[in-house]
Amino acid sequence: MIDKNKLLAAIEAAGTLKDLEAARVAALGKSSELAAALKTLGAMPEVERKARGAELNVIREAVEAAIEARKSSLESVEINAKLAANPADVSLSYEGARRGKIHPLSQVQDELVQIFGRMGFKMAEGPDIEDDWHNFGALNFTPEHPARDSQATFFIDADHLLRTQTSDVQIRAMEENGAPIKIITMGRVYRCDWDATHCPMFHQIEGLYIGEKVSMANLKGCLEDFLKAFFETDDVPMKLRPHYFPFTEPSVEVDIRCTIENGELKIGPNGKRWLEILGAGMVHPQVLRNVGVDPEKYQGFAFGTGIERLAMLKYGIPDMRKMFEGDARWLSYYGFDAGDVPTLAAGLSRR
Ligand code: 2U9
Repeated sequence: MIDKNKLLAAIEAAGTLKDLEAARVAALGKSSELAAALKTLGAMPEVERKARGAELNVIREAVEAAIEARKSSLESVEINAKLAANPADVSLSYEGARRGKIHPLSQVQDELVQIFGRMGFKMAEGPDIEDDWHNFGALNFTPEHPARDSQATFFIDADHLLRTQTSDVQIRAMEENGAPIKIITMGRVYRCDWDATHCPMFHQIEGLYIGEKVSMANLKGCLEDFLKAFFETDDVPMKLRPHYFPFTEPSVEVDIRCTIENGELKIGPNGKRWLEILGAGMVHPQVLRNVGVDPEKYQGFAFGTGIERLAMLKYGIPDMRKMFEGDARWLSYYGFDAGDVPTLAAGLSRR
């Protein structure tokens, strides 16, 4: 007769996982009483076999359940003993972490926020998916303007598109708050372009300053201060070249005198060429009317440029497409160490 209670007592008495394994082998192993009893079942008449089989199964299940229960309690004891013997020192500094790099685009955006923040611009944000009015109509683009062409703009449906410039944000800001207003917008814009200096998605910064006596001279002074601060130089020879934009009148493209040698930009009066760096102008009176601002009372300037281009020029980056490939080797070469970078939070207050 198998003594179930004796088997269960042996399991309960096991003080370590090793003892428990020995108790398991003794209770259920090949040489156990239970195994021997199970072997005799085959020779028994059916009725007797069924009754004895059921009896032995009850014993086996009880033994297995006791082993599982004892095992988990012994495991907790063992883990707690190990933890007590080797307590984790959470105050130890972690030496093994590899520090990431700040992407040059993030670095440049932070620099821009700092510079324009100091000039009193606030930051405004808006949606990447825009309607035709905020992206084109309000900015005085005619219905047949080539920028609306589906080969230049990513349309989503007849009235929705991926914004082609961040000026939609200024339109929304003026619709909401009217004038005076002094804001910059920064963010992704989308155009059907793909080569070493153009990507279908890139980042723009635009500025808008509307007030009662804002003039082209203020525009020139603002851009000069910006370029000096951004390129960290005192003399930035600038040329405002007449241009055309539907949303500004007069419109200009801004060139700086410089030389680019081995990817390095040297700005100054001895530069060999004029390099286009920004577009700008006085906001078109029709644009002001479109957002309910009286052009007889208010006028102002706007400017815009691509952030990738600024980053490429300042930090000697040759191919724009590499900026978006997520190649860690590229980032370790062109990226910046955290801590060298002023944070967004320290810059502009948000609208
Ligand atoms: C409002 C009115 C006018 C923003 C401006 C430019 C000139 C300009 C381009 C430079 C290179 C964009 O990245 S780029 O392709 N931008 O030349 N942008 S004036 O004018 C505005 C903005 C908002 C309400």
